[in-house]
Amino acid sequence: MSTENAAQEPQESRQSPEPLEPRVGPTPDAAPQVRPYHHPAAGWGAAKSVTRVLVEERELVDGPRAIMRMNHENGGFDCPGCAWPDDTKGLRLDICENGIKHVTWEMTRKRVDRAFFAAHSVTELAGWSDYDLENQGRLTEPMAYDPESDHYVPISWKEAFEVVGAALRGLDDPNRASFYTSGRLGNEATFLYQLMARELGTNNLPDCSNMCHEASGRALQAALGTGKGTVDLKDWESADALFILGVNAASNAPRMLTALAEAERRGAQIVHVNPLVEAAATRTIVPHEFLDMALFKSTRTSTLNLQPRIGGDMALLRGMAKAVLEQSASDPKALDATFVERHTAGFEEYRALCAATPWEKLERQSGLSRADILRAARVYTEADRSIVSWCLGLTQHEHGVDTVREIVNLLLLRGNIGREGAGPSPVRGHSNVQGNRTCGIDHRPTEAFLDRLADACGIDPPREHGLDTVRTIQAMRDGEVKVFVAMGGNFALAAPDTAATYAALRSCDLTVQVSTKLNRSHVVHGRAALILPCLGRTEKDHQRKGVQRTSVEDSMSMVHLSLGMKRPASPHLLSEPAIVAGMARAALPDSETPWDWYIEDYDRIRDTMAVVLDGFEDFNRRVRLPLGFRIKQPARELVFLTPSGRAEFSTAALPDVVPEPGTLALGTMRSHDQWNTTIYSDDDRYRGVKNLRTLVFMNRADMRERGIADMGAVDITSTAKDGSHRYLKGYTAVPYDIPRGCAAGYMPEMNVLCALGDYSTQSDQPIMKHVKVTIVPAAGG
Ligand SMILES: Nc1nc2c(c(=O)[nH]1)N[C@H]1C(S)=C(S)[C@@H](COP(=O)(O)OP(=O)(O)OC[C@H]3O[C@@H](n4cnc5c(=O)[nH]c(N)nc54)[C@H](O)[C@@H]3O)O[C@H]1N2
Ligand SMILES: Nc1nc2c(c(=O)[nH]1)N[C@H]1C(S)=C(S)[C@@H](COP(=O)(O)OP(=O)(O)OC[C@H]3O[C@@H](n4cnc5c(=O)[nH]c(N)nc54)[C@H](O)[C@@H]3O)O[C@H]1N2
Ligand SMILES: [Mo]
Repeated sequence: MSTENAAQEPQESRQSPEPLEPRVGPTPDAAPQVRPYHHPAAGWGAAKSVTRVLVEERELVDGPRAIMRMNHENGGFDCPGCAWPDDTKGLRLDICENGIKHVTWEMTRKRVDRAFFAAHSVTELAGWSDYDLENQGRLTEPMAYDPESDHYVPISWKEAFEVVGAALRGLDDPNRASFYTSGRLGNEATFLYQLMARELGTNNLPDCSNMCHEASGRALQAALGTGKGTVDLKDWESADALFILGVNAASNAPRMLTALAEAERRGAQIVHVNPLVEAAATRTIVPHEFLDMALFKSTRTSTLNLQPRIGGDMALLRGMAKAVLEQSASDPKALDATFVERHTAGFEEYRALCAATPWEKLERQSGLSRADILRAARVYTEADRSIVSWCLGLTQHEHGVDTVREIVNLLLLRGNIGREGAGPSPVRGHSNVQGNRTCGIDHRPTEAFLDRLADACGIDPPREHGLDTVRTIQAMRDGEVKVFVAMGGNFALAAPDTAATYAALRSCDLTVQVSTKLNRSHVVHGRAALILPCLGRTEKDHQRKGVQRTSVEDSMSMVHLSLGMKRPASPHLLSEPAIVAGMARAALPDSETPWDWYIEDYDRIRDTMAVVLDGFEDFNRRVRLPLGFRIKQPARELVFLTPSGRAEFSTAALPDVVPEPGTLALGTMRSHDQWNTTIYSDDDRYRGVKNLRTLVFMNRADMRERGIADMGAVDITSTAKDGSHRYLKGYTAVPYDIPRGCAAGYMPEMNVLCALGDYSTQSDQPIMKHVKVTIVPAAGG
C-alpha cells in the first residue's frame, strides 16, 4: 500500500451540508450568555464548578478521597487529565479543577449495561448528543453490533477476541488493519499493542499525537536530535523568563498556573503569546493554595501579553532573533557566541536570513508592531535563563515544524539549552501521549528501534512505514484498510473532516473500540463492531500475581507508576494490557510471545521493555523510586544526535499567513468545560460564555464589515487547499478581543470544516488552527 502519494491527490468533498446534526454539548436549559470574565483563574469559580461536577456524579464521598490520592508520591494514580508533571516536591498536593472533573467523570456511578443497549437501537443513539452518550456512565461488558436488530448485544470476551482474531487473520495483507492509540494508554499496554501490530506485520499505528505534537517532535528531532522538550519543573522554577505560546493553560494545563504564579513572585518575566488573551495570561489563585482561595488573594501570571495574528508566531520569533542579532553588534553579551560556535551548526546562514528579512514583513506577518516585537526581545536578552513553552496554537499549522524550529533558533542564540532554567518545553496533551511514542507507538519507527524489538521479542517487524491518522482515514475511505482498532479515544469526532471520517469508519469490515464510556465512535461504526470496556486509571487492576501498576510519562520525561484503587465499575471489565493480549492471542495463534504470562505480572512486560527501549535500563527498580525516573535526554547534556553532531539552526522561509481579502483564519480550540470530545457543559467560564458552544469569536470590526450583529447568527464556509467547501450554519458570532482577520471556535464541532486533505506537508498534522473561512450573516437569519 502506498503512503507516499496521498498529498497530491485532491480531496473530493463528500459533504452533506450539516453532517453534525445531533449536537455535541448538552441541550441548554437557559439562553446563551456572554459576559467578560473578570476573576482570577482557578480560585472559587473553579471550586464551585468542581462541586457541581461532584454533586452531579453523586461522588461527594468518594470523589474527594480519590482526589486526595491522585498524583501522590509512592502510591495513588496518575491524573488521567493533562500531561503536566507532578510537583517536584512530591508530596505536595497539586490538583486542579479540570483534573478533578476528569477523575470524577471516570468514577461516575452511572452504568451502561445490556439493558441499556436492549432499550436503545444504534440508530436511535446516533441521534443523541455526544454529551448524552457519555453521560450514560461507564460501559460494563463487551458488546457486539447486531445488524439484524440494529442493537449492540452482549458477547463474551472469548467470542469478542475471536471476532477480532478472525478478522485480522482473514486479511490478505496485515496493512489492511490500522491500530489507533489515544494518549492515555499506559506504557505497558502501549508496548504490547505495538508488539501485536508489528508481529502481525504492520506499522499502521496512528495516534492522537498525529493531531497534536507531531510538529514538535519532528522539529526538535531535526534541530536537537531528540523529539522531546529538554526541561523539567525544576527548570521552570529557576527560569528568569518564561515565554508561553499558543496554550490555554488555565483550562488545559491548569497546574502550570502554579509554576507561573511562583515565577511571578520571584520576579521572573512571563510573556504570553496568543491571539486571545487567555485566563492564564492575567492572574490566578494557585490551585492548591486553599488559603489564598479563602482570602481571594490572586497572583499575577503575566508580565507581557502579545496578540499575534493566527499563524503569526514564526514572524514574531524571527523578529526577536533579528533584534538579538542587531543588539549584539553593540552589545556582545546579547549573543552567546561561545555556545553558538561550540555547539551549533548553520549560524551564519541564519544570521544572514534574519538580516535580510525586513521589519515591515515581520510586522505584517506577525500582526504585531516592531515596538512589541522589540519589547519581547528585550525580555529575552535581559534574562539569563529562558524557557519557551508551547502547545497546539503553534503546532496545528501548515508551518508548525518551521515555527518550532524557530523557537530553537531563538534559544540557541543565547545558549538557552543544556543548562538549568533554560530550554524548549512543549506542553503535551493527553496524560501519557509522550509515553506512547517512547514505548513504540510510531508509524515511522526507526531501524534501530525495530532491530532491538526484533532481537528482544523474536519477531520480524515490518520495515515499511505505516499510516498515520489522516492516511488511515484516507485508506479506510478508499477500501484499503478494513479493520480499525482504537485503544481509547473518540476517533469519529476527534479526527478532521467529520463527514469523511464517518464515511471511512462506516466502510470498514470491523471497528473495535476499547473504551470506558459510550461515545460517537460506537455509533459510527463498521459493518461489524465491538465495544470492549476497560478499567480506568483509577481502578484496581487484579491479575494472577496480584494488583498491578502501570507506568506513564509526563510532558517532562518523568516516568512513574500509577496505581488504581477503586473497585472496578463492573466485574466484567478487563485491563487494557489484558485486552491487547486477548486480541493478540486470537490474531496470532502461532505467536511465541508469552501474552498470558505477561499479563500475570506487568513487571514481566517492563523487563522486556527495559531491553528494547532506550533509557529504560533497570526499569522495574527505577520506576519504583519515590518520584520515578527521568528518561535521559542527550540534548540536555549538550549531546546532539543530529547529522552534524551539533544543534542545527534552520533557515525556513517565512510563510505568508495573512488571510486573503474577505477571508478569515479560523482556529479551532477547546472550551474550559470539555476534555477533547468529552463535553462537561456548554459553558466556557474564563471566556465568559454560558450555554453556548455553536459560536465563533470574531473581532468586532470584522463583524461590522460583514453586517454581523453582536450574537448574530452566521454561516461559516471553509475553503480547502483543493478548493472544496465545507459548511457550518446558524452559528452565533461573539465579539471578542482577537486580532482582525482571525476567528476562533470549538473543536470537535468545527472538525466539520477541516478538510481531510488539509494537513501540513511538514508534519502531516491536520491544520486545525488555521482554517480558511468566510463568515456571513446566516441565510434567513
Ligand atoms: N481540561 C482540558 N485539558 C486538556 C485538554 C482538554 O480538552 N481539556 N486536552 C488535552 C490535549 S489532548 C491537548 S493536546 C492539550 C491542548 O492544549 P491547548 O494547546 O491549550 O489547546 P487548545 O484549546 O486547542 O488551545 C490552543 C490555544 O492556542 C491559541 N491559538 C490558536 N491559534 C494560535 C496561533 O496561531 N498562535 C498562537 N500563539 N496561539 C494560537 C488559542 O487561542 C488557544 O489559547 O490540552 C490537554 N489538556
Ligand atoms: N478541530 C480540532 N480537532 C482536534 C483538535 C483540535 O485542536 N481541533 N485536537 C486534537 C487532539 S490534540 C487530540 S489529542 C484529539 C483527541 O482525540 P482522542 O484521544 O481520540 O479523543 P478523546 O476525546 O480524548 O477520547 C475520549 C474517549 O476516550 C475513552 N476513554 C477515556 N478514558 C479511557 C481509558 O482510560 N481507557 C480507554 N481505553 N479509553 C478511555 C472514553 O470512551 C472517551 O469517550 O483530538 C484532536 N482533534
Ligand atoms: Mo492532544
